[in-house]
Amino acid sequence: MTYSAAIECLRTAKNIVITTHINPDGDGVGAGLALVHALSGLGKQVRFLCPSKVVSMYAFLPGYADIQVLEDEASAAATAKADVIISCDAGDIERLGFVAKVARTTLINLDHHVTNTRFGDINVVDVNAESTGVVVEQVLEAMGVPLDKRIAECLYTTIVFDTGRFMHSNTTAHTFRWTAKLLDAGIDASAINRFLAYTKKPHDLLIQKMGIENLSVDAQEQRIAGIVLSADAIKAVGEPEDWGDLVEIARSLQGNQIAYLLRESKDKKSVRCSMRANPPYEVGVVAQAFGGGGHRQAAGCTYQGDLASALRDIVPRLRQQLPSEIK
Ligand SMILES: [Mn+2]
Repeated sequence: MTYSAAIECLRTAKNIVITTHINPDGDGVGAGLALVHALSGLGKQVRFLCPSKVVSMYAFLPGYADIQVLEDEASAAATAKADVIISCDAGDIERLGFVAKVARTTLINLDHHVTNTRFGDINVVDVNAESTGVVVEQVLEAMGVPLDKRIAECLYTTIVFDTGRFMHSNTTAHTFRWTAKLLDAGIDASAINRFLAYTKKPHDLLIQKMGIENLSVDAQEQRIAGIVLSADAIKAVGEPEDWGDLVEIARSLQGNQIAYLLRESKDKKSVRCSMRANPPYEVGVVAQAFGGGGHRQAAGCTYQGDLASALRDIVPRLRQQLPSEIK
C-alpha cells in the first residue's frame, strides 16, 4: 500500500475537502466523518462536501450536521480551491458527481473496491480492507492520530455497514480484532447498531413489503432470486429516502446463491441493478460487463435500457456465474 505519499501530502495540507460517492452509505459517510474529526484535530481547515444527500439514518454520527451537499456545477465552481480532496469509498471519479469539479492541488483516493480505477493523484486502494474505514484508520495510525470516541463511532459504522453486521464473507479474524480497538475507545456499539437497524419509518417498511411482493425465484436456476420494481410500482408506493439493503430479502431465501434487485428509473430509460452472491460465486464481473463495479460478492450497475431488456440481458449472465456442478 502507498500510504506514505498520502500521509506526506496530508501533513502539509491546510485546506482539505472530504468527499464520498453519490448516494453515500455507512462506509463512505463514516470514513469521511472520521477524517473530518481527525484532520480538524490536527488544526486543519476541513469541509465534508457530499455529491448527494446523506440519508437521515446517519444523523446520529458526530459531524453529520456539518456535511454540505454539492449537487450542481455552479456550486462546484463557487467552492474555494482545496489543497487536497480526499475521496472515500468511491470506485471511480463519476461517483463523485460535481465534487469532482472542485478545484484542488491533489486528489487522494481512499478505497477498497476491486474495480477501483485509481483516479486519484494518490491512490490508497486496499481490496483486502473490509471497509474504507479500515483504510482511513491505517492512514490515521500512520499519522499518529489517536482513536477518540467520535472517530471510533464513525469507523464502527463503516465496518457494520460493509460487513452486513459482521455477516458477509469479508468478515475475518482481523475484522473482530480491529473492531475491538474501536470498542476500547469507549463507543456504545449497541446504541450505534440500533441507530443503523431500528430506526425505520413506516414508509421504509412499505418499501420492504413491495420488495417481498415483487420477489421471484428464477424459473431456470432456483439458486437465483430477484426483486424487480417497475417505475410505476415505485411511484405507487413513493421513492424511499434510501433503498438500503432491499436486495437482502431475495438473498435470505433458503438455497439462494445470487440475488438481485432491479429498479426502473422514473423516465423508464435505465435500470439500477444491485447484485449479491455467496462465495465462491461472483457478481462483480456481471456489474462490470454493464459499466458498473463494486466487490466480487456485492456489486451494482446502471443498465441503459428498459426493464424487460435489463432482465433479458442481466439474468442469463447471473446464471452463467452458477455452474451446474459446484467445483
Ligand atoms: Mn465500502
